[in-house]
Amino acid sequence: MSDKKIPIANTDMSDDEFDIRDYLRLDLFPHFMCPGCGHGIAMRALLWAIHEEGIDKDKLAIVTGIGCSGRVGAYIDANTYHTTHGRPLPFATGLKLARPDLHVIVVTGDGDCLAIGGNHLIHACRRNLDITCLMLNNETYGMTGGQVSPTTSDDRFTTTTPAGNFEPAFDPCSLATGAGATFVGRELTLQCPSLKNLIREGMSHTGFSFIEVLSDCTEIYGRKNDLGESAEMIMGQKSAYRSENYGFQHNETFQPGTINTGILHKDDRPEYGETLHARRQVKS
Ligand SMILES: Cc1ncc(C[n+]2csc(CCOP(=O)(O)OP(=O)(O)O)c2C)c(N)n1
Ligand code: SF4
Ligand SMILES: [Mg+2]
Repeated sequence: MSDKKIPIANTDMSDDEFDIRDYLRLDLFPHFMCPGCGHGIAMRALLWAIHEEGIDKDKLAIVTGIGCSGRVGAYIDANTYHTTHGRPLPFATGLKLARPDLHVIVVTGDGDCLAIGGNHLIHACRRNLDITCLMLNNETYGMTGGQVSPTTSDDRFTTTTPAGNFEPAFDPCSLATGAGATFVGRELTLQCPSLKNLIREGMSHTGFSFIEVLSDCTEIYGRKNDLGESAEMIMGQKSAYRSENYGFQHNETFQPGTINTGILHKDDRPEYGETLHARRQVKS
């Protein structure tokens, strides 16, 4: 890694405190993300969680798809794989089965994971292989100019919904739970420390963990929908402007105007890799 120092707000830190620069490929900076993009906060939370879990970078594999979310992996100083659109989960599956000693983390977007990659998501949930999947949900295809995605809220304007979106959105956490994920959670980029803690919980869980991160595409989706500057957008997460699309009505804790966050589902099922490797030993 280059020793070029990128200034950050708090530089007064002891050795074991988190310094994000220790986990970044600084020679690739400046990064390509737009100012205020929520994906940067998600990346910070992920690296902070990795730091607090004490994971050796040589034992860390970050697998990403295509999209602004997929680009996150490029900046992380670890084993990183930038795969094809919608396919980070199958790549991660092969990797984890071949190298069970690695911590395999998938970073994907709402388009990557739920549209072109939706089929792979449900089967990953069903299998319960020990992978952590971070889905950065900004309700749009940010990288390709802001098209509608499976999580776009009602009435939102995108390049492909010039008269406002009317397709019902997925609730990704209900989808993952229904498909069999054994750990499901959601957090806002507004709550970076809580997001970091949720990611730690997901990484500690043995089995498939799915974490939806509510992120903001400030430059395209935000502008097109008059959602204000990035600071206003992130504060808007508090008022949960997008919650009405999610199927929370079936959830007893549903309250209009709120988004359920934290660990939403957890259960214990045999982990796919352990089962497979045990069976292969019996057969050989
Ligand atoms: C097979 C294929 N189809 C379409 C594309 C074009 N494409 C690139 S990124 C993307 C959508 C990304 O959206 P999302 O996953 O939500 O990521 P974001 O940019 O919002 O983080 C699309 C459709 C592609 N690269 N490959
Ligand atoms: S286009 Fe949107 S998602 Fe992509 S970097 Fe810019 S703000 Fe972030
Ligand atoms: Mg997106």
